[in-house]
Amino acid sequence: MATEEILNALANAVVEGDDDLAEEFAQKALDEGVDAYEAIVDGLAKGMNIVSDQYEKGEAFVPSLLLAADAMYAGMEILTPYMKVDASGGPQNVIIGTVEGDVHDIGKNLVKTMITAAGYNAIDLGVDVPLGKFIEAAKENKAAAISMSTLMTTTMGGMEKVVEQLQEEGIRDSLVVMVGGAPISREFAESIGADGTARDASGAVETLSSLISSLPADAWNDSAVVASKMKYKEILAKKDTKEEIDIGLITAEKILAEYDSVVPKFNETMTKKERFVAAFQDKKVDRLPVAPLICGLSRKFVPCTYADYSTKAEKYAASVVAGTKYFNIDNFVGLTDLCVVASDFGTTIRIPEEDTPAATGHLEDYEAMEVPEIKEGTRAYNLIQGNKLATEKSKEIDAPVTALFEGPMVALTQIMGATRVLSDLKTNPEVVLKGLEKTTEYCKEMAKMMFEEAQPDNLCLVTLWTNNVILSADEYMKTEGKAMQNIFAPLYKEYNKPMVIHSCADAPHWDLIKKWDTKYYSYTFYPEQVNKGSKDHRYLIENYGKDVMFGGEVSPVTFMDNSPENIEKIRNDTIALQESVLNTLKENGMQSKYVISTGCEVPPRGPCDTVATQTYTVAQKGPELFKKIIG
Ligand code: B12
Repeated sequence: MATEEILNALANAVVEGDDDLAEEFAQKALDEGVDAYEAIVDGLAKGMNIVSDQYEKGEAFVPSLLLAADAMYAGMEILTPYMKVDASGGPQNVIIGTVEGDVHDIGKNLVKTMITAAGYNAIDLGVDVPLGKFIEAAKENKAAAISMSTLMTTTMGGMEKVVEQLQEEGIRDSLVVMVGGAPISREFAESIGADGTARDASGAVETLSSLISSLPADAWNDSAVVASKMKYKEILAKKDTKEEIDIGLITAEKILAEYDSVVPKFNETMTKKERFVAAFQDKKVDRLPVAPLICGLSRKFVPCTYADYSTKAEKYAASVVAGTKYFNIDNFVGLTDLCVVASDFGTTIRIPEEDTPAATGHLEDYEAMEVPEIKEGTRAYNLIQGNKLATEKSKEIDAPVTALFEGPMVALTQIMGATRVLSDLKTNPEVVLKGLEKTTEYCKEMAKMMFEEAQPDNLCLVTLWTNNVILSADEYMKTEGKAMQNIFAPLYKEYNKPMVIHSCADAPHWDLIKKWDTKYYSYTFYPEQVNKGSKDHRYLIENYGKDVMFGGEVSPVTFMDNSPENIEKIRNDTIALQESVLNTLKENGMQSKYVISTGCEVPPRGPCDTVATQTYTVAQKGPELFKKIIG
């Protein structure tokens, strides 16, 4: 076989995600004397690039990428031992990981795959990586680069701390620092002193390679370290060493103190429940409803810790009522975390005070999954009791409560790990479907108990795997989609409740979701096609607004900065969004069926006054805007 043919066969094996073929042709390459490095870069990695391109164009989804990566690794295992070690002592080391507080790993794994495919030695520290570990690993391995990922705005700050520690240690200039993940922009990368970023895994490796190529050969020698320490000493000294303060608590206290003199004066002629129900039916309202997802943040009014909010029914209920009242929102969405089911199935959960809880220790085998009984002591039981209490107490302030928990597919990925479940979907779908049956059984029981015991005004299921990038509509329908259609939609009907969906992401696969007769859809809007983007209120209302009430669009991150300039910006943006929504509703022959919301939880460490700026602005300006535009 000619070299060209072998290289093509290797690329094809990766595109097809075929481990056996990748191994076969890797061996063939060695047998026929093809250089191992060439076989990796011009064969396996080329295949990975093809799939990556298809993914970028929306022609392939995450499971195909993961499968291709598996095939690539299978081929590499055979070829790597035969790679010629160059004079500098072998491939350069790149430390890679998702920063502390964040457990998203799909993107990080793809970046690792591409970095490996480009011939680097990727040292993967995993997810939720303590910041100091990046430094330790870099020193230990005299790394050429550190590649940090984060998908959450709440954890972006950790990247800057790593850069600072590198400066302190005098090794900042010894290596390249790359940062990435959906919320990371070029400006952010520059502002924290990183060297580069990129939108996707192929871009990541391109930038990385070009930056590494300009590192000096003696980057790690002692004199370079001493010089670097001196260089950054001054910069570090100028940095703000502000004491950590609990901005949530301080701003909550300010709102509590001002509440009686501000909120009762708003010109509101409907109760929260009346307004929400009327908007749901597109009837006349005094103003549009407003309901940002201020789940954990509301605990600052109680006050209590996030762990208490998340795991103690009375604290949860107290937070729901206080949040609804003091933020003056029209509907509380009760997101505690997406690990309730996983926790009951035996997965280890980390509940930090400043971030949303995360599932960390996954189960070894799908077979180890046993459907628990919902009884006292389980997280499910606690959440049901919490919503029961919250619903009773919220009646006193005439406000609706929307209980929320994760749908069966999110539950399964939390139990077994998302990357694993998504690749198993391609290679071993039966085990995934069996696991899904178990989480479906549990979620169904939980939903029934919510309807019967807690009786919240609405029950919302989180179905984030419907989002634009992870699964195609077909793939989704073979998994959770089937359960949504055949089990959950009929269950909602049986209890005469509207289907409420929170996607945690964009608003895609709509034709699919419509089939379940969804009545309320909470979504997040990504501008500028970040992560394939999503549609805005104009598109959603025009195309589907009559069938469903949408809520979302406002980025929860806007609420993190409570500088006077940003408070002013929130005020202006809130007015502009209401005007645009009202005009869009009017143009489409409607009047009120939309909720000003975030579609994603406001980070629980944020300030409260930014949120109140939005909700109070809606209460203050909403009636006048409604009259002017709708009449
Ligand atoms: C899947 C997902 C989950 C899964 C994650 C499973 C897993 N093991 O990874 C689960 C269900 C566990 C989850 C949990 C949560 N999630 Co989530 N999740 C998502 C979702 C839908 C997709 C992320 C994803 O995998 N994308 C696909 C991959 C391929 O893309 P990517 O990660 O962006 O990576 C690419 C690029 O960014 C880039 N890249 C990545 N790393 C690097 C590094 C470098 C150096 C470079 C250059 C480039 C680069 O290349 C990659 C490949 O092309 C996003 C929404 C979205 N559309 O992004 C929300 C999202 C990230 N989640 C979000 C939230 C809020 C959460 C939770 C807090 C929810 C909750 N309240 O419990 C928890 C987080 C818990 C924790 N502490 O970590 C928010 C974050 C918002 C914010 N304020 O920051 C998002 C944006 C959704 C939203 N509504 O806005 N989530």
